[in-house]
Amino acid sequence: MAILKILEFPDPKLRRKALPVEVIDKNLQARIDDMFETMYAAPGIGLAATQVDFHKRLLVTDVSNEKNDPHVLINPEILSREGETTSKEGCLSVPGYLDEVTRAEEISVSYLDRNGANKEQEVSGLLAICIQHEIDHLNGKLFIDYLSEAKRQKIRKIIQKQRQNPSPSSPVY
Ligand code: GNR
Ligand code: NI
Repeated sequence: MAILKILEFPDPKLRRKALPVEVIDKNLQARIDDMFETMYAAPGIGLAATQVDFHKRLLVTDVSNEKNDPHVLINPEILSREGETTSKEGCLSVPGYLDEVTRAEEISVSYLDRNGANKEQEVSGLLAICIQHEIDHLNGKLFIDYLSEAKRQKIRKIIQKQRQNPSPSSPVY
């Protein structure tokens, strides 16, 4: 088990498009365990492989308060979207910044679970928001891409300042 380094905006590696997972083996399972450890330690409610410089289509989430509801989605695909919801989002790769994003309220998603079994699920609420946020990461997209260029410029400056004078921990939610 290991806590992995999380890439931060504006690292160009966050813009890579992740490739499908071809084999689910011990190696990948160890990577999944490390991603959970990294997400829980951060703390965060989701983590995409891209954020830890692993460019495969893989994400983990746990949106429960008790941190006892882990989900692994391998090669996730959004099959359908319904409704709209706007909420304040944060991102471990954009530390210290929150802003409103509008996304689908309910999605149907297919994926492979950690054992390679095919799953299909209807998801709503925070889990649906989180899964959409993570799939964006796998496509090289960040939540701040939905904001204006002026805001992104400001965020770049905030993050640079933070790097010069980091606080002990900057929770994102
Ligand atoms: O920890 C996180 N919180 C969060 C809050 C609202 C919407 C999305 C998220 S995901 C984020 C962790 C993260 O950066 N995942 O990529
Ligand atoms: Ni994120």
